[in-house]
Amino acid sequence: MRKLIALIIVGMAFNFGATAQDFAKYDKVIKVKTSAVCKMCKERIERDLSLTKGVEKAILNLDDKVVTVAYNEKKTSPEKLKEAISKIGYDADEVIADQKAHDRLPDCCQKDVKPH
Ligand SMILES: [Cu+2]
Repeated sequence: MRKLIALIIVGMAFNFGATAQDFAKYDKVIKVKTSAVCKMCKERIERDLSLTKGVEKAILNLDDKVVTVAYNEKKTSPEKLKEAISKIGYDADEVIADQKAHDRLPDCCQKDVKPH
């Protein structure tokens, strides 16, 4: 048990370090709280954001559902990035997920999994 906890702590420290270092070289970085649920959500958001105009790098942390985005301020803005996340189907801070995009997500990735 103690070993497991130590492993988790080391893992978290490593993750945090990696993210901070990855983004150190970028001028413009924002953190956006999303409604991501699982690993598929993480992959979907990171992939779609990386294809979005002006995005240089995007990494989502599933522990707190916060996506860190490095972007080019000449090509995009925090508002546009949140809009893009909404269009993928997820909440982005105060911007609510686009309903149609959200409904297209697999059931396990939706905000409220419907009761059976
Ligand atoms: Cu998911």
